Amino acid sequence: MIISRCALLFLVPLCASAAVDEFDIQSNYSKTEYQITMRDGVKLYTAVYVPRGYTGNLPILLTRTPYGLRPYGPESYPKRLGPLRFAEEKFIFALQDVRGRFMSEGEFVDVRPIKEILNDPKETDETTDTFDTIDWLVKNIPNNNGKVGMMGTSYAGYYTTCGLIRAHPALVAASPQAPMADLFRGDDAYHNGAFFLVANFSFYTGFPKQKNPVAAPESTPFDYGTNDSYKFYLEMGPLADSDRLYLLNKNPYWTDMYEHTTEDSFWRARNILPHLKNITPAVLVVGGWYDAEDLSGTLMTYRAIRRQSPGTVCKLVMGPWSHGAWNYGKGDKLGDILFGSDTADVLRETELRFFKQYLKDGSPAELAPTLLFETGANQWRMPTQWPPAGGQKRLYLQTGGKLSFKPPTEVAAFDDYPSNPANPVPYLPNAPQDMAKEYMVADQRFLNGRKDVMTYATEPLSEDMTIAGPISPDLFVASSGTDSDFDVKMIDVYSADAPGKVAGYEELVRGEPFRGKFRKSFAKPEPFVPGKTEEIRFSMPDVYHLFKKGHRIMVQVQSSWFPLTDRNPQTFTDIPNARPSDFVPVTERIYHGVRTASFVEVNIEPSAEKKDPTISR
Ligand code: PG9
Repeated sequence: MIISRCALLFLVPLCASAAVDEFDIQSNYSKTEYQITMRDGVKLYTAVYVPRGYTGNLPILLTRTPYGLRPYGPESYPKRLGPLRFAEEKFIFALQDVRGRFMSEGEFVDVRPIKEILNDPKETDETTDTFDTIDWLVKNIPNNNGKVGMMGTSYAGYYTTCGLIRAHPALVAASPQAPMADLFRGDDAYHNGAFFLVANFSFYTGFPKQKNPVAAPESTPFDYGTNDSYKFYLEMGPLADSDRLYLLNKNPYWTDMYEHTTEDSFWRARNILPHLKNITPAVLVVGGWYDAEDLSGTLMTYRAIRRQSPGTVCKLVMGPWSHGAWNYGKGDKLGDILFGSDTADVLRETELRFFKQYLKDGSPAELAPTLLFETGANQWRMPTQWPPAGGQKRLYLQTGGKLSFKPPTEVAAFDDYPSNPANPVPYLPNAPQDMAKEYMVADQRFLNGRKDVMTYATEPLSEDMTIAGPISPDLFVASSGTDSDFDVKMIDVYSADAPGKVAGYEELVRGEPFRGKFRKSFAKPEPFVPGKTEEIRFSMPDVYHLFKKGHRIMVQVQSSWFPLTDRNPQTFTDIPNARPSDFVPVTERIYHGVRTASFVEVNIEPSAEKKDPTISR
């Protein structure tokens, strides 16, 4: 039996860690389980851990999760409470199953929409459940100091963001970590209209619709029957068939993900960003530059709070981490790329300082506005403004596979390449069944020689150059089909004399797909007219990456990235229900002449900015 790794991960609550903490929870904390009544009468399971033998007043740290809080039972204790070192610092930890999951009553709704207005005193959503929980905790848990903090990663990070909206006055500090913000616009489900196939399939085969999985037998991990994920997903056929064949139409969350292919009312209702106004708690947004699930959500949450709630204290920490990696590892490497230190330690210190400052007396000093790891340079930086202003430049695609800051001079120039959905471009060689997080930094040399990957590269750089902020492709393209993806990747090409494994390495720095039919609107897709020139513009999530002197900047364009994203049949159609005859090989064209110059816009950090304080470890 070939089992999904992802399914196994759900057995570990997100607030806990695979690594065993030295600090013994049971001898230092006592546990009480409560069923807290919400305003509509529904009761939510909440485990509260209080330091033993402490007589003073302590703040409460609340985490809400859909992933369960095993071990259940008053005598069963987890190996860890909160991030490493938090339990030693003494907090009252409150951990809650959200509505409809595990031991909590009520109905679970996947990414439950936030209500704009609450018309009835008994109306609920995740904001009211958070409010009611905090209200009960501060009124009922002995020896609390009346101050509450919230934290959580990923889905629990999203619930932390929910707590910021119409926040309870006792909630004074919150840290959404790798939070989703808009599943259609760049988080787990869709990126620029392309469906994140492997991430969603592996997630939802391990996230069943079960009202109370505690009472039910452990969910059986999905059996792929093969280790070859490329083959598995290629043979899967259209997504509607995958539901019938593999999930037996039993997981409505999976069906919702693939069926809502456009930005419809389902997705608009699930976008939390418009609600982030008048935020009263201090916020510490945390994320990873290499988060393959919710990088976009992290950055959009930060930006939305800064823009829509300018009076809020809102700080940003970004490290060289994959999704939530700071919770369970040292953060010293990803795939072949080494980061030169245990970067997760820096976050632990920072988040502890943040919560101590706002929740406990004798506060440490205010944190800097940002703490960002500059990849490539392997150093922590603290720019006062993110992204730094003023360095917008265009990298133009040129004839002969060149990439240059100078605009093209040729009047008419283009490159053609084939794209065949029967032979899509792999996102990794030998990718595992679950989404391989290492793809975010993977060496792209395995694609050398593929005619369906177009490559453009600069000359070796004459000086160091840091790209800071979003990367925005602007391409003039044409297709012989009626729909096509245009996936753009920015790559750091190491010099041949770089040490060890990375000599000549082609490290992916950022890449995103773009599904062509959404070039004018994500709500109203439009077919291509075969052969007609069209402009495609989009933005990829921020990077903070130093391209070293002697390295080259490379841009690749391709029309599939499999099975990271589902295949575009290249016929304009409802993709989950595409027929085999809709999957057709086409020829794609990228223009790069004077009037149809294709480029990638980047923000180069001015060297003056480099004087910001850094911490090196
Ligand atoms: N990012 C995850 C997720 C949330 C919602 C839907 C699908 C995936 C998570 O790890 O919580």
